[in-house]
Amino acid sequence: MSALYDLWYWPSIPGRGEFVRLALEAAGIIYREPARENGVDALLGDMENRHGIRPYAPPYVTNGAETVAQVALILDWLGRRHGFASEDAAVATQLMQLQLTVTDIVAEIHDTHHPISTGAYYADQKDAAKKAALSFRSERMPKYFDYFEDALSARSGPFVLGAGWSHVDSSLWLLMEGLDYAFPNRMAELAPDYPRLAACRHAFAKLDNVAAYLRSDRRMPFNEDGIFRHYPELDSKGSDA
Ligand SMILES: N[C@@H](CCC(=O)N[C@@H](CS)C(=O)NCC(=O)O)C(=O)O
Repeated sequence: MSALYDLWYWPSIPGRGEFVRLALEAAGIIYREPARENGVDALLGDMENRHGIRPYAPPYVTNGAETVAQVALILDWLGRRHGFASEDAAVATQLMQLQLTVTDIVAEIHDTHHPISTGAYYADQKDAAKKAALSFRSERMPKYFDYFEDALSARSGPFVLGAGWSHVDSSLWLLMEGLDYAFPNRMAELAPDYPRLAACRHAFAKLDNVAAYLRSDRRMPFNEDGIFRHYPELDSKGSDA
């Protein structure tokens, strides 16, 4: 079967592209990744050839007729076409609201290691990173987790919409995995207080397509060039500096 979509993203990191890749895999959608097949220059060339209303930054997805960027919008667009959003417009909007909140926490996670400038090296902003990570671990993680736990309580679980997964569940799964990788000490302390997030995570990983993807070599491990980075000096329990 031929691919329905091209997913364009940096080939050497899971990064934000993984939120899209994971949903495509969970839904069993056939897609290609030209930059993983042909190298980063393919991505740079494709970006350069686009003009006018175009993606500002990867990831973006195209089906030939349409090109969509911004993780939350891509997931909403794909979800409505392939049954992992909601046919009820009001519910689809609620999912988008939750997905945009994932976008917010992802930006804050990025800022724990790059609080001053995305363009500067981590080594050159380490002191500010320590302050940003302390505030993220002590204040922001529990606030976001409370919020998502509450969203999961709206229905009977294990997913936000109940028995069937949506793009919010795939993103919550990746978020929790990434935080486990980046902040293992803080996560060991916090995660037990959030049984609904744990149940959602557990149920999502057990979906057949997801389990197969996680065993495959298409799944890239987290690394210190992506969004979720493990720097031991940025992780400790609670409000310990
Ligand atoms: N809000 C966008 C952020 C996209 C983004 O920041 N992409 C990163 C890689 S994860 C990038 O390539 N940024 C280049 C830039 O901002 O110049 C989304 O959620 O898709």
